Amino acid sequence: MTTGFFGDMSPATFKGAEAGPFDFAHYNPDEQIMGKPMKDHLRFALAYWHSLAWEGGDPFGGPTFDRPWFPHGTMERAKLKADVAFELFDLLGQPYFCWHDADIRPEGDSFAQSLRNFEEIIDYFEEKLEHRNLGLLWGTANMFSHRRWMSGASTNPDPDVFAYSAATVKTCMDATHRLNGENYVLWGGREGYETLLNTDMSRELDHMGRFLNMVVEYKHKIGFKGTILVEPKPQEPSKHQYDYDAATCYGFLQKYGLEKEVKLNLEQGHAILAGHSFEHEIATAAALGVLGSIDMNRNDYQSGWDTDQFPNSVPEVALAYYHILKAGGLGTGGTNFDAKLRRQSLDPQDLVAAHVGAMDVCARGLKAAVALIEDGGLDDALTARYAGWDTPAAQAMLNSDFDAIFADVVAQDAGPKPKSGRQEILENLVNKFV
Ligand code: XLS
Ligand code: NI
Ligand code: NI
Repeated sequence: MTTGFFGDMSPATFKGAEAGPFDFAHYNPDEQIMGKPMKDHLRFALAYWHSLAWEGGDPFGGPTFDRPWFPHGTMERAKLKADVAFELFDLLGQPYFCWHDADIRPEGDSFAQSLRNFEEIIDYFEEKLEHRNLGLLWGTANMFSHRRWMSGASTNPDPDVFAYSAATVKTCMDATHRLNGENYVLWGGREGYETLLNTDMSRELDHMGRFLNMVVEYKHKIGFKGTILVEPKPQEPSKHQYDYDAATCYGFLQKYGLEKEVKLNLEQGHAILAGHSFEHEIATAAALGVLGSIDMNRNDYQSGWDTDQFPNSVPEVALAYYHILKAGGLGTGGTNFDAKLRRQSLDPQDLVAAHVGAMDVCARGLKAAVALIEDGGLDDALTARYAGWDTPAAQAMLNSDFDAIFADVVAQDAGPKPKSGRQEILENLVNKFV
């Protein structure tokens, strides 16, 4: 028995050039790419919050989506939402999904009641997962929507909120562990400030550092083998968020002794908000050894807002996967579509088409990235550009000191000869494959 929400739609399959709007033209899960199936490179995940829980509101207007499980609030509707969620997963065949506690269960009148609701849904998920080829990429706690978090979660000036946050994350980590989740994510939408006039930044950072250490301690205590991930974002909803970007997060992790324990979940739209490109964030995390997972949703370049749109630019996606592949892949991470429909896209079919299209864009991007790697032109250019550093003299310089280097430079007196960076040639090379 199905809910009937998706009518007579059938599961999306790879049809190549023959693909209709609900089939894959590029995503061919079992196609072998660089020694493993395409699906194991991409590790797609669906985001429960945007696809099932979001009602279509924006700052100027209320809900536009008419779903039989809205308004949220009862266990019956939460279960209907879960039924439809798993029907959507069956239509798409992606290997993972992700949730916040608040997406899947109704809020209770007390912490204990919210927890009972949550655990009942986790039981329900557990049954549904038993006979499916589907897993949890990550679980997370929503510590930004309810008014109790308005001044922060672990960075709240009120210790009672710190306590509530700790208890909440404990329950979400327990549930993630139970469902064999591969990661646990912390995104601190309210961990930051609105005005420095009322904010003791150094105390807040210390509390956030201690909190994250407690997360790691608890992970080891319960034997959770997944990766703990922090998701950077510069602002929105807070005016300034402490987890600004990959580099800022790394500095924070290092200060609190967590750089070996915690990795990053990078989001395309957040990179743009921080004034970076997505590949900048990926390359930064890779260089620092903290690349974890990605949220592959883009922003609108004109609005300057976190619009959470499904990816649809192959060249952008290709460069992201290029840097991911160069870094050795996503490990326990995956490609999560933290993306929502446009609020005029009312039909259940829109939900399916959005994900099918996004999976296809990523598959095309991945294939382009692989072609770039196999071509080898970018690698050769990089090797050639840094070749000077491969000489014994250059390596010896790194172990000498300013006086010795000074003496050499004075003796040579001809000085360095500038060489072309060949940017246009390299851009043209990329364009051959995307
Ligand atoms: C919001 C974030 C959020 C996290 C999970 O901008 O992207 O959706 O991914 O809390
Ligand atoms: Ni986001
Ligand atoms: Ni996200």
